[in-house]
Amino acid sequence: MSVFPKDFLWGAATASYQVEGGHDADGKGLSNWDLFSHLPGTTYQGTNGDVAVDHYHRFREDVALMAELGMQTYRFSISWPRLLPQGRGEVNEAGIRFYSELIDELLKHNIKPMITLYHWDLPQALQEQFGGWESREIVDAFDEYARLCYQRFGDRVELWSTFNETIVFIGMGYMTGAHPPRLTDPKKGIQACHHVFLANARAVKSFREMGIDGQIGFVNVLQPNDPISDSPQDRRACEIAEGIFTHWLYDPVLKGEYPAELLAMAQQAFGVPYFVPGDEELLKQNIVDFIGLNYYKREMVAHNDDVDGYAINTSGQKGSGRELGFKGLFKLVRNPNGVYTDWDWEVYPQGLTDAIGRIVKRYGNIPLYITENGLGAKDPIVDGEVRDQPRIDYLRDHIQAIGAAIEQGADVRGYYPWSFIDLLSWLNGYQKQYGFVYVDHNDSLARKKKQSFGWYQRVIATNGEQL
Ligand code: BGP
Repeated sequence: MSVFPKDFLWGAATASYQVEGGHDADGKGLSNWDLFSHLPGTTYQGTNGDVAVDHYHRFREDVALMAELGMQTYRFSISWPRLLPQGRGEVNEAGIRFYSELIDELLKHNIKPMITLYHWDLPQALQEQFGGWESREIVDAFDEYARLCYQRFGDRVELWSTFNETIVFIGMGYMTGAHPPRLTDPKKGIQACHHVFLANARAVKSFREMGIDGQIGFVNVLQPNDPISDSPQDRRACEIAEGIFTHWLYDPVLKGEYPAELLAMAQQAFGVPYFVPGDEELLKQNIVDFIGLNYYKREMVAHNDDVDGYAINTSGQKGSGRELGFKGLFKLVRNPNGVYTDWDWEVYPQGLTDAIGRIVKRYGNIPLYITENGLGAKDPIVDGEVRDQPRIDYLRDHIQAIGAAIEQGADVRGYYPWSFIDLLSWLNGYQKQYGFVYVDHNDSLARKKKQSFGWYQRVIATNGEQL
C-alpha cells in the first residue's frame, strides 16, 4: 500500500517569467526582470524571458500535456505587471483574461490550480516610484494586487501562496546583487524583507476578509544546514546559518514574530528591521494556513574567520547558493563527501526528510506542500529521445524521502516537482533543464515528452507506489 494519502496531490510547478514570454503582449507592463535581463552581464549569455517557452500563447497545448501526464495540480505564478501594468490602478483586462482562461482550461482537465502571487517579477513602475520592496508603500500596493486576484480568480482557485522564496529575491536582490535591483546593502535588504512579511500578512488578512473558499500559504526554500565538523565553532556557525536561512523566514509567517536572538543581532548590527506601531499585531494575527517547501539541496556550514563580507561566494561559481555568509559568524562550504550536480548543488534526499522533521518540531504539524524539487541538468538526446534517467533517479529518491516524512507523521499534502516543462533558469539561461517536457529552441519551441514523462505518469497513476 502506498504511504501517500488517498487525496495526496501530484503536480508540477513553473513561474510566470520563466515560461510565459509575451513580455509586452496585450498591454503587459514592464517588470524588474524584463529590464534586468537586458542589462549587460546579468544573465548567462544575455538570455531573457522575452519569449521564454511562449506558454502565454501555447497554454492550451501545455495543459493538454499536463493532463496526459496525469497532473492533479499545477503551481504557477501570476505576473503582477500583466494585470496591473503600472503596479497599481488601471487593470489590464487582457492579462486577467489570460489567467482566467488558463484556470478554466486546468479545471476542465481536473487539474487544481495553485497560484503564487509573487514569483519575483515586480512591476518596474513600483521600483521606480518608491524603490519597490524597500518602501513600506509596497504593502498597500501588494494588497491591492492580491485583492484583485482573489476577486477575479477566487471563485475557482482554492490553493494560493503569497510569496516564493524570500531568501532568494531579497538575498540576491539586496545582499549579493545578482538579482534586481542589484544592491549590496544588508540594511535595505533586511528592511525590504520586513515589508515582504507585512505584505504577506496583509494579503492573508484580505483573503480571509473576502471570504475566499480556500487556503493561503507562503513558499520558502527548505535548506537544511549541517556543520562541517563537530567542533563547537562549526556547530555554533551552523546554528546561526540555520537561524538566518530558515527561522528568520519561517517564524514571521508561522509564529508572527522574528527569532529573538537574531532580531537583536540584526538590530544591533544594522538598526533594522524597523517596526512601526501595528506591525507586530499584523504579523501575529495573520498566520498562514500552510507552508510550501522548495527543496533542492543541503548546505554545509563552517565557522568563518577568514572570508570577508556577506556576499562571499565560497564556490566561485555564479548561482551556486554559497554566496551568503558573514565574517565572524559562518560560511557555506562544500561537503567533501557529497554528491554534487553539474551546478554544484549537493544531492541529498535524506535532507528532505530531516528538514521536514525540523519544521514539524519547531512549528507543529502544519499542512505542508513540497512546492519545488528537481534536478537541473543538461539532458542528452539519444536517437531523438531526451534521456533524463538522472532526473528520474533524483525524483524517485526524493519522493521516497517525502514518504519517510509522512510515515513519521508529517502532514505533507502534495508534491510539485520543478518543473513541468524546460524553462528559463533565472541566471543560467535555457541550458539548465528541469522539465518532464523538452522544448526545442531550434524548432519553433516544439514540445517533446522526455523519458521522465512516462515515469512520472506511472508514479501519479499508482499514487507513488511504482517509483
Ligand atoms: C528556485 C526558484 C525557481 C527555480 C529553481 C531552480 O529557487 O523558485 O524559480 O528557478 O529555484 O533554480 P535555478 O533555475 O537557478 O536552477
